[in-house]
Amino acid sequence: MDDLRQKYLSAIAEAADEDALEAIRVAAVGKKGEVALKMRELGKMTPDERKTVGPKLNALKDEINAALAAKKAALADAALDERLRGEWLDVTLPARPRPRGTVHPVSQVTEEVAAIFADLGFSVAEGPQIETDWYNFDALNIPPHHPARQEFDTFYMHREAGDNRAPHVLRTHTSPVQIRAMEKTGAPIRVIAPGRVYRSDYDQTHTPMFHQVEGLAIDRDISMANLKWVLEEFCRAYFEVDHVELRFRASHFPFTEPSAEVDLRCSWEGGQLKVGEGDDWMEILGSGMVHPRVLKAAGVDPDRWQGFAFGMGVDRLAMLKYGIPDLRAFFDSDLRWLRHYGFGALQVPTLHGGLSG
Ligand code: 2NM
Repeated sequence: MDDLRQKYLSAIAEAADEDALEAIRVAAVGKKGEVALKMRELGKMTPDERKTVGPKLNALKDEINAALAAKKAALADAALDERLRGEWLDVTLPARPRPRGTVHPVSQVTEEVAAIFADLGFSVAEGPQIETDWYNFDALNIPPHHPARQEFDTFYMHREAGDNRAPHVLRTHTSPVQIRAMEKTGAPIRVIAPGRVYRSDYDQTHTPMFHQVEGLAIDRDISMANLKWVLEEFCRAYFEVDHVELRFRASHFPFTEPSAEVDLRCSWEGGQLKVGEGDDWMEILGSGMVHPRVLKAAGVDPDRWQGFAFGMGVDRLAMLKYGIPDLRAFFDSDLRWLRHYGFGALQVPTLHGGLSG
């Protein structure tokens, strides 16, 4: 028995890893291990011999098991020490120089638009990009079989068969944000809702994700005249010119009545855009008086409140102001392209400090 003890305790002490330890365990105290074989010999002994040898064998088994457990813990400690040595990190090292990015034109323009409308008393509202079809369509007076529901080329979220929850979509416009804003604060309200929107459309002039800013002003007596003035102020500030001229064309949207598309007087000479002069007109946004049914859906009483809303494409606004010819460059993540426009992270657009620095 002493030989067995010597043999296994020293084998355990020298075991290099958990696999070696397991092999020793099987050979020593496993079902067919040496200690078990010795225990089988108890049957051939006299009762007196059994009384002394049996407890000794049990004690040996316990001792080997204890040694195995202790060695296993020691091996785990050593492995952890080794790992910590390998993963050691000197946090006092100077940072590695990384490729320097700049503010993306879409972010720049979103900031500029927000600064202009802040000056006109509009706050910024945000909301989820995955919406229920109620917020994206029904609340905006677009019922289930309205053709606009197809026109929008909506991305519908996948649903398992038998899932009866409300269908979800990637929002096709930021109008749902304004419905949520009206629900939350009621009227009067002045907000803009900038953000990503999604439509299943991809060609030279369309990307499946693009950026919108929508605006909403609701009060007791807001009219199309207020809309026109606000949009003129916006265009003068955004294009950084003293004079602009807008033209309203009758149009149709389900969520506004009446509705108008808005054109801006401009000239395109030698491929260069000039705003406020010339004989061309450029469509820049859609707008109208918010439909009474939309106000009602958002919990605002249309007999007491009225107001205007408008929507425009941020990507297009950026292309026009900064002379960006190809929409798809926006989404290429090309640092050289980004640096070419060079909007600094610390040059925050303000009306007093200059929009585009
Ligand atoms: C447009 C054109 C006209 C619009 C409507 C609303 C809401 F939610 F208040 F009803 N937000 N934006 C709107 C109106 C958007 O985009 C071309």
